[in-house]
Amino acid sequence: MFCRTVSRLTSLRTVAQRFASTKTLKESLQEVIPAKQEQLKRLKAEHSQVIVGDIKVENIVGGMRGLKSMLWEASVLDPNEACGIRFHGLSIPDCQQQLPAAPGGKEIIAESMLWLLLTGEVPTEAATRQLSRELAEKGDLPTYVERLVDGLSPSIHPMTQLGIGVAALNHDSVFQKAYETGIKKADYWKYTLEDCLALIARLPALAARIYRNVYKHGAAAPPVNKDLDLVGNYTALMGYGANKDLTEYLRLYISIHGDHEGGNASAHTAHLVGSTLADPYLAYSAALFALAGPLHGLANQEVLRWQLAMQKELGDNITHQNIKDYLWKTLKSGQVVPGYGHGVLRKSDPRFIALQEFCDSRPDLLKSPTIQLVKKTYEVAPGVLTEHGKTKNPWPNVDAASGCVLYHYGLTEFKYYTVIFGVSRALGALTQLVWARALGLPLERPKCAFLSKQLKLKFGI
Ligand code: CMX
Repeated sequence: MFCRTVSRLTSLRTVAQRFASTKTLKESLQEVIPAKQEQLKRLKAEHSQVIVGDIKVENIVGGMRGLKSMLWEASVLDPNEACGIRFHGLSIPDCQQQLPAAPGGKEIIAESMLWLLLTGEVPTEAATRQLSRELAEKGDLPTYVERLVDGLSPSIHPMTQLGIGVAALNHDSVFQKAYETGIKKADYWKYTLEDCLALIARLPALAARIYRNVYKHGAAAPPVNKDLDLVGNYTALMGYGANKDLTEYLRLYISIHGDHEGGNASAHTAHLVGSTLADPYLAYSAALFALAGPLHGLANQEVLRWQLAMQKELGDNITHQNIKDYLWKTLKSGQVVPGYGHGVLRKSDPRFIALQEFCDSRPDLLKSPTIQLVKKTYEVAPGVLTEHGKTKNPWPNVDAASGCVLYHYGLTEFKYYTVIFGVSRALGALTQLVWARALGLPLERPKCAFLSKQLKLKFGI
């Protein structure tokens, strides 16, 4: 016993010594901010009148697709590039190679992705561990939020509960308190960062508590383990800590789903609300309600509902022709095929590919009927959607695969899946918020075009 305690103390001391020589995330960020601020200053002073693109009627009536009107560079989607998305220049396979994993794990973890998104740099292993420790130390939920979510009816959708819990956490916002006492604009980002890290740290405990309240009769969760990474804690708090494969899967899913350019509905909502100088809790709570829509984050729930209905209807008759017929039935009833299509991408979503590769590396997943159905649907759906002729992108997005793996591992409550997406998207949306404050970006306020006036006069319609 004594030997174990000594060796544990020695290992803690080693970690502390290593951490002492490692820069914190805040220190690393502080180093990169001035150069970006200078760039923006020059951009405004010297290039304000440069024309970046035309605004066409199709942009105005087409949900602003393709309209370059936001400043964001942590991730870029390129519909024409094979890799589809890059995080500060790194593709998903690059990230899988370069970003530190959890001890004993292989997949990217949320902390290393967060570090990359915020600083543009690949963190060292020591820096990643230090961030894991920092988040775990901040990971406990305040009692007032525990009481609030425990008091919600289990029939309230888990996403609604998550949004309520996150909004309530603004009770502790250091940004809001500092703003009330009067702070310099140049310091906004520091308080914002503090709130963002506290929020990311608490999301696993909040999301897991909602899971246990809704699906496990409020069974008590273990305490946050200070030695685990964010997602390691999340699965443990939900009650799936013993399933290492599920934890690895969620590490990958949560990291690669964290940011998808700044204009997606959830990240953009956080940006818009944040531009009013609302604190990060309020901004991200609003983002979660955008994520709760079926065309956005709710799609992973919808995919599974749709897949299971197909499985039930087809029984053992899972042939390409039967899947094709089912797809046509869905389309002819005026519904979208969930998990297919994308606002920007025009090829198979690289996140879908990465999740498929995860399945391919595990024989038990390959044997799962639900995952086999995902694969078979992928072989047929792009052809059907092309023939249908409406969608600009007949290929699968990440949600075509994400829920089915969770289902196989026993996390079968698919109404909950968007909550996991909500834990993930915080990485990108909150990074964007920190940078908006660091760059002093203004209140967002687009101008409206009136169909009855400007467009009519100009085009005579
Ligand atoms: N099935 C059937 N029709 C589809 C379709 C699909 N999977 N995807 C697009 N379409 C239709 C659209 O509804 C639209 O029809 P109308 O002209 O009648 O309105 C037409 O094709 C053109 O749409 P688009 O320009 O190709 O796609 P959008 O940019 O408007 O929408 C998206 C993108 C994702 C909302 C859409 O493809 C869709 O509804 N997909 C199914 C839901 C889904 O999987 N959402 C998850 C997105 C991923 C994420 O948010 O992370």
